[in-house]
Amino acid sequence: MNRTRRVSASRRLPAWIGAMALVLAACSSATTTPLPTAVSTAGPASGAPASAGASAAAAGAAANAVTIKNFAFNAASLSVKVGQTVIWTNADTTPHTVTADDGSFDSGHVAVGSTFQQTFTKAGTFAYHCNIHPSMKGTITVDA
Ligand SMILES: [Cu+2]
Repeated sequence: MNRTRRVSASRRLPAWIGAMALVLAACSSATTTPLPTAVSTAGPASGAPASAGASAAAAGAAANAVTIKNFAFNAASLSVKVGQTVIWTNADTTPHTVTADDGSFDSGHVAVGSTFQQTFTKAGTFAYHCNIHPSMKGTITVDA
């Protein structure tokens, strides 16, 4: 008995009405959802402090930054103190490497837009070059 009613009802209703009802249901649930979602954003938001801390750390080391551009290290010569980190940013249009002449560090290929960082724990003068373009040379002087 119920079956007969349902069948006849579904036959009378055009398919688009059912679709419409689904859309409306989706919409109404969608409008309700954002609030809980916004609240649950507190989850990702708790991740924000972490990234903020990371960027703060990056900012602290930003003073010791070398930009790679136009097939050159800029600045080619940089002085830092023991324990400090140098960050190379590849702002060029092709990959490069930051490779110590003495092999003490090697970035491997640094893709365009990527960075490489190296912390210097010993005083001294460290010459480096790009493995792909040997004419690219730089020096990091580490003061005690
Ligand atoms: Cu290069």
